[in-house]
Amino acid sequence: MTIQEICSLFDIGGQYIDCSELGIGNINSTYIIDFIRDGEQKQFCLQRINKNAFKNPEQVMDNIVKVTNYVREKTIQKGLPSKRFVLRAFNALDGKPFVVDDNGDYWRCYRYIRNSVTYDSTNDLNIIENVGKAFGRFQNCLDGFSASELYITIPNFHNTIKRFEDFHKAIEEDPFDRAKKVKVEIEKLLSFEERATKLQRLCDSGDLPIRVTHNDTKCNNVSFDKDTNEALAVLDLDTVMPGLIAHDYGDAIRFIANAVVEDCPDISKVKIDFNKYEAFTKGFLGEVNKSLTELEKQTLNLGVFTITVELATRFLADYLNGDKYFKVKYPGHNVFRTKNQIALAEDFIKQEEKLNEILKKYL
Ligand code: GN1
Ligand code: MG
Repeated sequence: MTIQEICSLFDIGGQYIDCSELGIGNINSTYIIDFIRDGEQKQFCLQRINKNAFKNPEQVMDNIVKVTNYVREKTIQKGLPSKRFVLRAFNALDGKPFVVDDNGDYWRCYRYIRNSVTYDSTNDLNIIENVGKAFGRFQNCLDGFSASELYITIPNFHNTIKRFEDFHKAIEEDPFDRAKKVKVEIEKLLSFEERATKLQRLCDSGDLPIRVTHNDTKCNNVSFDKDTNEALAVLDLDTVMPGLIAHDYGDAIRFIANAVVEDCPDISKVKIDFNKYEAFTKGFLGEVNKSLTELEKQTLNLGVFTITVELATRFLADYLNGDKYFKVKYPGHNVFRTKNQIALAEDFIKQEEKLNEILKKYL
């Protein structure tokens, strides 16, 4: 089916003009659709949900509709314009929030937030602080939302113990005979295992509150007003699930406070930028600090190390298994991603005291 045919199955009316693929995201495929409706040119965001990552796209959409409806109500209560602050998924003509094409692939369509942008990376500390505020606000909005209402769209998504098990299995099976090429990286990651799984052990012992978390807090998952750089809606809600606050904090820091992008092949440039670290921390904790338990506060930086190492094991396991999960742009892309995250985890260990000092200012 063509993109135009898929669009015609959504209840959006108007006349299709054009589409362009956005090269963002390692999992789903995203297209911007130009439409004319009521004489006005409009844009929508069409996405194909990756069935390999999300085994049950209907449950993903059920979660998203529930979460966005809830956040929309909270946003309206706060007197904020919900059209700009909350994603809205269109229904298909059959009333469902998705369309299934001839291949059995699932598509969804969001309203495009007018005059908005996302940043794949930025050095602007004001934007970084606003990313922190946006994810913090999102977390606050979902405070009263019961986690039991959500499907687990990817089981054990941030269960780092389980992620290490998958990593061990990939090394053992080594189906593409690649392990010998990445011995150094394998050794390094295994040396991190004890420390990187500590957060999960704390979680398993029941000492940390389970919240509804975003679980993919990259800075390009927040939209901004093009003119004012005000943070608007939080995007990419596929992995909103029960989780730990340290996962969201850690994932955001590992992405936004890295001096370079997460797949920069020049590993010598990878390091934690203290100013970026501080800007995000200020924005995020300004919103959530009041609701955190003492142990949650103590585990925030452990979350940075944990998620960085966890993602490195995911990238490397994917390389060993034949690059089937994350989209790769060139052979060995997943290896550079791995090296980059390992370098970041090593810098974290070096700078930990200084990071703890900065963090303390906002706790
Ligand atoms: C994937 O969808 P995207 O590109 O924002 C991945 C995240 C990783 C991220 C690394 C469902 O996120 O867990 O942190 O790549 N999402 C899924 O860039 O696996
Ligand atoms: Mg995602």
